[in-house]
Amino acid sequence: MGANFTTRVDQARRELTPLAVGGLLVTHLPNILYLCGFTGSNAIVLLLPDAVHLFTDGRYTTQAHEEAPNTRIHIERKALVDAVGSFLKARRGGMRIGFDPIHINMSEWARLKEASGKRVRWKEALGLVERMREVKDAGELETMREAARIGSEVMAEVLQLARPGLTELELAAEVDYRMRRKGASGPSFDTIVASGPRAALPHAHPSEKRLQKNELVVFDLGAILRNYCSDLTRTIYLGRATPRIRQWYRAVEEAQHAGLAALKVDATAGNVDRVTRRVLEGHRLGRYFVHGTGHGVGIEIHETPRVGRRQQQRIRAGNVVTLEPGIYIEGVGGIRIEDEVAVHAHGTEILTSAPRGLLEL
Ligand SMILES: [Mn+2]
Repeated sequence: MGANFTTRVDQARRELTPLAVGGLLVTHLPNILYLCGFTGSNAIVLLLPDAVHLFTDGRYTTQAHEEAPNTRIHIERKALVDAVGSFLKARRGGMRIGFDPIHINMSEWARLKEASGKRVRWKEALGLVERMREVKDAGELETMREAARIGSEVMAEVLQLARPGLTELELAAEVDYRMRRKGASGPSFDTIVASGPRAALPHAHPSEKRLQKNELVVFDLGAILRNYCSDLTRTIYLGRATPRIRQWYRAVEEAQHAGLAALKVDATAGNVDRVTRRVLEGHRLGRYFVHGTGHGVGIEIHETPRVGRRQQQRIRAGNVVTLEPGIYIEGVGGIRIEDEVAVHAHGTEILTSAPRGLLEL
């Protein structure tokens, strides 16, 4: 990936200054990956003035040295919270360390405080690394374009495979297989293939249900490429759609268009959501739009900024978000159209590219 971890660590240190803390405890694995490149499943990072300390266990000795050569690596036999606590306790002088309570559970927190002793003072630093991750650099954008391209290609392929008689699970398996064949390390989330009334469940799991003639089918998929996720959704109709279905589909398309037009630097995320929602309300479909308009994407499939109601956060250049209005009508089905969009200083770039109009197969 060639990520510039030094730049990120320097930036994190600058962000710590106004908090008046001398260091940062990082327990959330995606944040650890972002700051130093380590992808193991058990790790804590302590960002201190002298070095980035990476604590992990013996399973990851080789991997830690390969992935995070710019860190001081501590291979531990005991629980990492105890190891980090003792390490801090042994350092000279008192210190204030930032931590994010969202990413540590109560039991680990109690042990950490116990092990680090009274000279370490803890201060909440909420979402510090997450806010940095919202602004993608050129290398991240390049990886995300590729991840989105894999998703788009697979989407185009499986839409051609879809036909009555196949089960949702069979199609989901095709999606996952084809993503890996194209170089993805796996799906960004459990692939959704939801047909007929099941398409009314926004987060349906693929089932043994067979696709049938005259029903909607929602495909929601994404690939992980070099640790970055992609995300897109298409909805098709098996057979000739009724005028009502076509009208619903056009309404969702129109809502997504409006959201795209509103998505720009300095717009609030809440406004992008409101614009999308108003279109569906105008079609008297507002009550069927049961989720937010979109979300940030990156190392995690759902990141900030959230594009949802009342989100005051402003869109920044470098943000990558989804726009995914949808309607879900119990007993009938659902329609969702989702694309992934990068925001630049002077315009937006749609990263996903599979056909967007209503496919009637
Ligand atoms: Mn999504």
